[in-house]
Amino acid sequence: MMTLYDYMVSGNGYKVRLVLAHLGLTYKLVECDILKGETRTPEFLARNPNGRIPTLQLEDGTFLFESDAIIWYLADGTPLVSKDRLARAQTLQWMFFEQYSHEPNIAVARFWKHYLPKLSPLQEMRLPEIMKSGYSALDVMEKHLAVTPFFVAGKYGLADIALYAYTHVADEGGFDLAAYPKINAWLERVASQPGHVPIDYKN
Ligand SMILES: N[C@@H](CCC(=O)N[C@@H](CS)C(=O)NCC(=O)O)C(=O)O
Repeated sequence: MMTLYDYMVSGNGYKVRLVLAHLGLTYKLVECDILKGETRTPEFLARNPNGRIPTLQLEDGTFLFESDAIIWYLADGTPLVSKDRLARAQTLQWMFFEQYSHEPNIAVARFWKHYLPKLSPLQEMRLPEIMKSGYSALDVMEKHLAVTPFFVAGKYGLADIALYAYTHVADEGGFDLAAYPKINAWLERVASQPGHVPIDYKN
């Protein structure tokens, strides 16, 4: 059986749990408290040298890390990933966008504001820029969703899952989604997919 090392409020971890739920795959869940440094112990670093969840141990013992790589591994060959060459590249396009322009701003603002007791002076200084960049990412999404119901080829798939994870909790980072009607409608469409589970879902 696969083992998922995860932290329940993590959006990156949620992507993996959501894909596992959609695919009906069973797995063992090992919760790691990132606030207590449980992903930075020698034991954990032997699983993922980058010291982060989500990390998935496959049935043959191999450890796989980086949420978007894990969900690609799990879902490739299923209806969540297109067989079409261009649609596959477009899925990666939105997943790289998520990891470079979206998650580093929206997830980081959420973590700092919602989960840390107090911001450091450096974090206070960086916050306005992070908020601005987070809103820019939301603007890009809103524009794209004005012409399509889902991110790639008009069909629910991994790009939606990757972007849903932190967009649906962006308010916890202080992002106001009221001015984003297309994003709000898309959030509802994603949440109404068969097999959808909430962020704190445990197998
Ligand atoms: N790019 C990585 C980011 C993973 C990540 O940032 N994980 C955070 C929780 S969301 C973590 O484990 N932090 C603990 C630490 O850095 O010690 C992914 O998509 O999986």
